[in-house]
Amino acid sequence: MKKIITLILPLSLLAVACSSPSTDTQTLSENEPQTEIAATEENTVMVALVSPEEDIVMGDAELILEVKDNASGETVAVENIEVSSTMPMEGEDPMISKVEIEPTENPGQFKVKTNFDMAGTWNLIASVKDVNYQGENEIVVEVK
Ligand SMILES: [Cu+2]
Repeated sequence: MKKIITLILPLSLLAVACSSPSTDTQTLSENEPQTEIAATEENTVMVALVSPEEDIVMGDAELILEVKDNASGETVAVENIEVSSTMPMEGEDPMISKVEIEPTENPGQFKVKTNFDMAGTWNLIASVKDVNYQGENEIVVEVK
């Protein structure tokens, strides 16, 4: 049976006081291979964006994230991950979106549903708290 983890964060000030920044020149920041990350006891894995590979547009989004071993780059089949989705706002509280996570048929890959309510830079903080594997990293998404 598939386990669905829902992380609901306070939806304070969501989109109420947001001005739209012009981000026309920015492109989706790909997750470059993170070969330089040192494997420590506290940080043995990281979470990478697998798809979409094309631009992400404002609104509901469905992402595939994958857990990778920092040392080998191999996919690591942990049971679950945690993800938060926020947009830093200048002079205001950050925007925070609801995140739904479910496993896919591929071990170590997760389907993440969230809502990018505004164009610009969103930060996904992904963390793994497994018995054998731990890690936390940020995935930066430029939403069109
Ligand atoms: Cu915003």
